[in-house]
Amino acid sequence: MKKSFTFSSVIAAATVLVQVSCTPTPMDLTKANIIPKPVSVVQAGESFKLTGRTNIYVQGESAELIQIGQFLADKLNPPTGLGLEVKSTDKAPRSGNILLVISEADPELGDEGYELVITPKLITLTAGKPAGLFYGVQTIRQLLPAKIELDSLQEGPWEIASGTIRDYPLYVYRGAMRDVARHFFGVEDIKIFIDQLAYYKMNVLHLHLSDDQGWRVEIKSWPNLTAHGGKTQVGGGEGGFYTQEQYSDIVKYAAERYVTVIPEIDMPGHTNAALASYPELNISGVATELYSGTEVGFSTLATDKEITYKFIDDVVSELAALTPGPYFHIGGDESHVTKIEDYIPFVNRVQDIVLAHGKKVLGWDEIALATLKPDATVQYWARAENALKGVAQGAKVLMSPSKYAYIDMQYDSTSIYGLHWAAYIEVDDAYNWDPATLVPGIGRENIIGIEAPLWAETISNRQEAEYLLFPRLQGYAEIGWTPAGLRNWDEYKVRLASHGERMKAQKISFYPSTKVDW
Ligand code: TNX
Repeated sequence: MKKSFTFSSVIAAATVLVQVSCTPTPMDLTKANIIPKPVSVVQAGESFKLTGRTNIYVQGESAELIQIGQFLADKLNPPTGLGLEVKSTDKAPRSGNILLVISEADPELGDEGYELVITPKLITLTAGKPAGLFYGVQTIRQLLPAKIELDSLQEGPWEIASGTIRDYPLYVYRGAMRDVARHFFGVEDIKIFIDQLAYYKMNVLHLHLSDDQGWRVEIKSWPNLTAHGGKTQVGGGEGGFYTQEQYSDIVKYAAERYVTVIPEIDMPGHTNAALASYPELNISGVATELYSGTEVGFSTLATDKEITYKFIDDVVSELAALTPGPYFHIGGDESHVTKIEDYIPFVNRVQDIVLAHGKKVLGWDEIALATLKPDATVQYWARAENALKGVAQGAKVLMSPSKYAYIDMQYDSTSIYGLHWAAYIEVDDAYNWDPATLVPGIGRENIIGIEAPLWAETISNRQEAEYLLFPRLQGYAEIGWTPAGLRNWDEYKVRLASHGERMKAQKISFYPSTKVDW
């Protein structure tokens, strides 16, 4: 017993020595594997070291900046054990510290950009707005060894190469969609996902809250939507829904990470869960049965009944009140059993309801068949001619082309989850496209950004979702953030490979694609 103890301690000690001697001090900042790739990185050939004396100083007393500093401290303290504290200051701190500053002197950084200056003495993170500081904090995390992502105490040293990073996003909208209707995902799963989005500087979470298979958010004036319509999901499981309190908790958690939540209530199609809950919403006046299959395009609200618009007004009113973000997503896709002469006036009227509740309209590309209201945005997923109709009406386009950006598509024919009706999308295919040149007639100036939708017919828990999300989400994050001219698969795949260790440390169940040398 004693002997084997001694033996294993020797092995353990040797392992630590090997690890320490194998991790040379980082001296070249341009070798850091940051995703998304920053706009500019200049190296200075030295390094900064976190020590037991390092603290995080924020300029002034702003609660928001203190919260960002605390976010960084909470990430660094468990693995380093260094006990970094957040302090407010109005002057440059002593050597060995991290300083967070808001300054409007550098307009190029915009609302989300930051500059990170690392010297052997100090890390100075400057931004025009708090969101930029938050993204600079994510960069600091990625500059440290992968084990910084673990929540248990790890061996140092904790060093960062010196130099300057200047960085800001290409697009204002960098999002992903979670379909919580086909299979329900609880608050904890969504919060973990929000952290994953923020880690890669993504800033929108679109929640697909209703579909044929389930209604997933409490509407107090129409309680049967969730009491009945929330009770199942694909495959016949028990489903579920968010209470308004839980929904607000998600919105707040996201906002603290500079992620805007966009609620989607899909209509007039994809509405069986509502039609099963309230007979009066049906053309026939008779409630349908709950549905747990995966067909699309068979349901429609009764577009010529007044009660339908009362229903929509109530739903939009309650959700808009819980939604600080600017958009309300009205769906509008695949309404195959709604006549086009009913669909168009329906979409026109629903847009007015959304505007009346102070939100901008977002909808799948089919909504461009109607007369778009000012500030409406069309989400291009299927038909370029619809997106072009939107542009012709002065609308902006959100790029989610199913052949490239549908993160529910399988990687290849051996993938265990996912669909392949649009394409097989390997990790390189997901990365190798440019939203601004994909559709002739839709250019950079028409596009607000990109979104990767994760439809959930084939996935029912966090691990299954992560298999489809990772490692493609990183590519979408980079497409949204980094200028197209700086992106190149051969260089990117090396950075992505280095994120394998980070994903493992974060307990992400990613798909180890053979396109990447992990
Ligand atoms: C098409 S994308 C749909 C969804 C499905 C998805 C599966 C869109 C606007 N409609 O209802 O879940 O394909 O990939």
